[in-house]
Amino acid sequence: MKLKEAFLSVFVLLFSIIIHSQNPLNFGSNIRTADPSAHVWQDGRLYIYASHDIECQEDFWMKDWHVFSTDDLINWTDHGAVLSVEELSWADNYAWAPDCAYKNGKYYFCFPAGTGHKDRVNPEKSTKWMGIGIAVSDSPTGPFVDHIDAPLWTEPYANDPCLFIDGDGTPYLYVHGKELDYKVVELTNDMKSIKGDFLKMDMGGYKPPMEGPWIFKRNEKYYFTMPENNKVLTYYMSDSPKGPWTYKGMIMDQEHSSNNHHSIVEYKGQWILFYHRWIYTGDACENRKRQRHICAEYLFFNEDGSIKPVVRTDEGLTKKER
Ligand code: FUB
Repeated sequence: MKLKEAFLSVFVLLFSIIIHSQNPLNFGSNIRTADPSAHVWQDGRLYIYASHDIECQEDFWMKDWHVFSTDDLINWTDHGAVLSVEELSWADNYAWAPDCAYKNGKYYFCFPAGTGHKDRVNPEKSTKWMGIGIAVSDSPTGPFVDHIDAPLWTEPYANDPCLFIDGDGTPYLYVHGKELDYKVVELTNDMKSIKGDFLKMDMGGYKPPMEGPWIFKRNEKYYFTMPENNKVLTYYMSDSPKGPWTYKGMIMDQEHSSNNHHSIVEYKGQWILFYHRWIYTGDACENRKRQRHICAEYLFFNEDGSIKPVVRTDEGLTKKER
């Protein structure tokens, strides 16, 4: 091949990678995003409820949540900030990983928020506290209004809620937090309080440190997925939303030494893993050379319902061969 032709083919290849690359997802609004919680609602669109990283943010100080939607997995709409800690009477910071559920004609936005500071040098001086809130709206894109003007509970500390509504309408809440990992609690039908006590679930003896739990159902089986040690995505399966759970292994390995957070949803017959990736963004932020951005990959099951490991790609959902 002549030099000119070789140069041209490299150029065409690079150009095609650039125009076909979809990771991180292009929400069109140029903001830093993390902690995707994906849902498909009755209007047939796929929605992502996400955390919003402030540019060069310090110690995960975060102030509002955004919602994005699509109907083709390529073109996204940023519906803007659907709730902010400024609208809460009980928190002023830590707008962390949210979730959303649909029940009785309303959308319930479940979110962690808090106040105070974490003293990483002298932890005993820390004043940081976080709790779980619940907000409501008639629309999947909000605006959401605090449903009870208070957290669902104040002790123990909690974040990273996953609100799973089972087929019979029962709302189950899973969270990460002190003494709360691997526990589940039901919410009352009006979604205003927890119903009864937290139940410690049987995880089959395997219980590593975890963050952001995610629960979904497929073929009458329940899946409990999470970032193990806040980085490696792993999963369990059960016949019930309350366990007992069987550990099944890794979905996605860690990248760098930073956290991951994910959700898994079926859209138009195809399962998708949403997650965030720490992407190098230059030297503009003294404290952060990498910032978080939401990405996505197709996810596949084996015949027995187990999940095939997922690899991070640049093409993401534009990948042709599935
Ligand atoms: O975005 C803040 C926190 O980082 C989330 O709540 C965790 O899951 C981790 O992603």
